[in-house]
Amino acid sequence: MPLYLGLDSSTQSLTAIVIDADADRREVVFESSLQFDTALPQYGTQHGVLPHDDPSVAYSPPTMWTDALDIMLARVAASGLDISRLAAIAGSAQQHGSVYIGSGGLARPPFTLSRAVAPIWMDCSTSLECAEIAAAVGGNEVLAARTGSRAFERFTGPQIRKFYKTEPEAYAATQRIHLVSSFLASVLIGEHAPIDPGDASGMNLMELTTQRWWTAAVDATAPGLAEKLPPIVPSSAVIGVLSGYWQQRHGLPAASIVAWSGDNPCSLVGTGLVREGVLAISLGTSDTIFGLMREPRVSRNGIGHVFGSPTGAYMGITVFRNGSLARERIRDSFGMSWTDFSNALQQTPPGNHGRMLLPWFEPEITPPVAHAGVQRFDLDPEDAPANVRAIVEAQLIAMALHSRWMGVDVKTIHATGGASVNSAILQVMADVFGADVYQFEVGNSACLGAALRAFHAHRAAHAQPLEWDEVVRGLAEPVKSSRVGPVASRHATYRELIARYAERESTHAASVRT
Ligand code: ADP
Ligand code: XUL
Repeated sequence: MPLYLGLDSSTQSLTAIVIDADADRREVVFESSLQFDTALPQYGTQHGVLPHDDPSVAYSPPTMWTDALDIMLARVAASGLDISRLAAIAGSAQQHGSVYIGSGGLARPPFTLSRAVAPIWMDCSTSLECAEIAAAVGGNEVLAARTGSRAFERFTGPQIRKFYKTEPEAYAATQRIHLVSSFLASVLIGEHAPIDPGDASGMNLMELTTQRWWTAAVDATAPGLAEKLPPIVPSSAVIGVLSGYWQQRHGLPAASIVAWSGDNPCSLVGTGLVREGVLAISLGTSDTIFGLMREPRVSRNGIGHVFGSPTGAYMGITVFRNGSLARERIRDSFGMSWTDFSNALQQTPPGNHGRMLLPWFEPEITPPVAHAGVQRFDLDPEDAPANVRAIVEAQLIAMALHSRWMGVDVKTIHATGGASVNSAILQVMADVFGADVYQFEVGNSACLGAALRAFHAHRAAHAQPLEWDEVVRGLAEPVKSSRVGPVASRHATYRELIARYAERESTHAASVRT
């Protein structure tokens, strides 16, 4: 049977999953992960990001990602699998980050970058550029209606505009601007790769319904940008084969390379959300809540986004920056392990006796908070268990509040991401949403989604197409016995708390913003 490789280049790590799959059976036969900070310490990143004096700036080194890819391909080659059966590779990457390529090809490293660093999704230094782009296209409502989102600081268009304004010569020397996903796909095929609609919709540059670059937004972003952008192709497109460089270097076959996509669109597939009505929550570096949408119902209040889905439809998503790293801040400040953290959650009552916090250790995306500032209400900063409960409740209440725009009556949640192994957190999730929460056998749903996309695209390219339900069957299904159910009385407590939280959030988000 053919093997399919999925790769996921996230903020903090690179993961590979190989599945052995045919129409009837699929199985994960290899999984490996490396953390950028520890595997590639020469880059000096912290949680995958370069330290910077300005807290609003977040850059990562693109060569760190390609070095990681090299290490991971070597591991796949040495896995003991019959690697000659490797039929196709697809990838997932953190969204929005951009890589700037100068002259010179991509046949083999080192590549000529016109900018040594890549701004990533944690960067929030482009408020001015957001305002300029929105104004030029007729306002944020117009931008959201066309592209799926109002202007967001981390989105690639505003980031490109800032680069053009601050480093015009380097911008002029840029031949191609890639997303992290299309950059790593380019590296694999040895030439410039296209972008898929799932990731292109995180740029404020693509018209959502036609899946083409929207000229008004492209022109509003930077001069000469149209020539620097890759073409957009469907997520299921086979875009080339693994280049001769990688074949020779690691003894790998000429596997098909499928268009890469963003981690959230890949996670949609990896959590089996190929139909409308169920939402997934990913507790990764960012916390995200998302679900499939048949029609693009764009958020009216400017909170979430509509992205393209790899299945050809759309997805609604709301993104929080203060996710795992904020939970870690609380855990570490009290010298706890994750087990202590879970015990603290279990020792404290739902509703936390009204003690609350707003979890903005870093500037926040949802709601927009430009400057970090944790607010505590009736909460002693030294009370470890109460602070643990306060952060988890705050994060999940914010998710419930800011996913309402998707219009889904949430009865079932598919939980994924690093923190989804923590059942004490999942119990709070079930209680806040009043929904059943399920875990998955494969924790990295973005990586699994990439492997499944490789499977789907390879079958389609060989005139053996499979429906998406068939593709995800068996592997991207929640584990039935992992169900964490809501307790009605606790859900009632949270229904009341949401209103109080919303009030405090709107008062303080506004005050922190100024
Ligand atoms: P990424 O966004 O980089 O893919 P992951 O989904 O791999 O991130 O999640 C990594 C995070 O998972 C870590 O930063 C850590 O905070 C969190 N994590 C790992 N184990 C636990 C646990 N038992 N409880 C809560 N959080 C955890
Ligand atoms: C999505 C977003 C994050 C990144 C990080 O809009 O900003 O979820 O994709 O992985």
